[in-house]
Amino acid sequence: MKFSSIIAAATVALSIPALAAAENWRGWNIHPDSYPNGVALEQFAKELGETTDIKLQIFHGGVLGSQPDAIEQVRSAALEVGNFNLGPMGPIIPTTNVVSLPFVFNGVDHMHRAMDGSVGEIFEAAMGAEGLVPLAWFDSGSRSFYNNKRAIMTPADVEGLKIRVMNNDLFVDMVAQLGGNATPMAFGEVYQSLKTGVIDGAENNYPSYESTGHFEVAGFYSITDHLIIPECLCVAADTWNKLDSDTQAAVRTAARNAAETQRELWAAREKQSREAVEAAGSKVNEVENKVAFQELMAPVYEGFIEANPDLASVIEAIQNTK
Ligand code: GTR
Repeated sequence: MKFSSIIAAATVALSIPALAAAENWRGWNIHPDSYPNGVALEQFAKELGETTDIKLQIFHGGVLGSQPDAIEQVRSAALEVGNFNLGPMGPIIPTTNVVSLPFVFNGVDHMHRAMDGSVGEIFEAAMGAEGLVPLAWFDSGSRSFYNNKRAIMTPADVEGLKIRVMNNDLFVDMVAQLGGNATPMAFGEVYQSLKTGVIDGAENNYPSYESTGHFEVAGFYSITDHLIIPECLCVAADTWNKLDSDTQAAVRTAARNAAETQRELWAAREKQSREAVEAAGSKVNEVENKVAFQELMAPVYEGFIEANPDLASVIEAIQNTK
């Protein structure tokens, strides 16, 4: 080869842009792949594969560990993605505890208006400072109590019941105010604990009550709607900060699209799950006087504000969201 052709070939080679190395990400999901969140996370991964160089593999069913552990793993970027409920995040990032105050939202729509607006930005900033970037908010409906002893009609019916709660002292306090005994426990341990009588009940939305099979071992579901806790689609901040701005924009778009899908599927799934558990024999009851439950939560709020005076303004911001 002539010297000039060698130079020409080298010039061509140099002018070819370097191919960006594919990034391999792992995502944590506590639910099965068929659950609205699982479907939405798979859609997120697929869109990332099409619009970026990121290859995201979702691990469903909580196989990568419990939720509190997974939150820590994403914070330290040992895992890149997680779909987290803000309930178990409170002990780690105190600002997020505000959404775990019982009855803080007056309905699911109120929660979405707050999280999609300026209140959501407060959480985004607090989480960002602790290593988590929430890209979109998922729906998780409202949580109610279920147990295998009796229908709960009034707070007195909770007395003496051993209730599993998510890992957060606020929930222990919430159940104590109703006269019950709360046990924080990992989601994956609840079925067996209900079956063997370690606990009498737990609390969750219809889809989780159904998908976990808890309805088989705790047949009274009483609609208290005491917690409405949003869930995030989160990326590790360290991972996020290394992305160029075009990729960040594409990841955000994919996350918002996934959240749209999740919320649509959620609405349908809530209805289906309620029908399924009733068809299987669960006794679902309305609670006539939810205010009686709500009023007993005053000490929970007082204790919380005493311990976190700076968060009173966040509670107000939620209450002021019309
Ligand atoms: C579900 C939620 C999960 C997990 C679970 C629990 O509703 O989607 O992330 O928090 O409740 O009770 O542990």
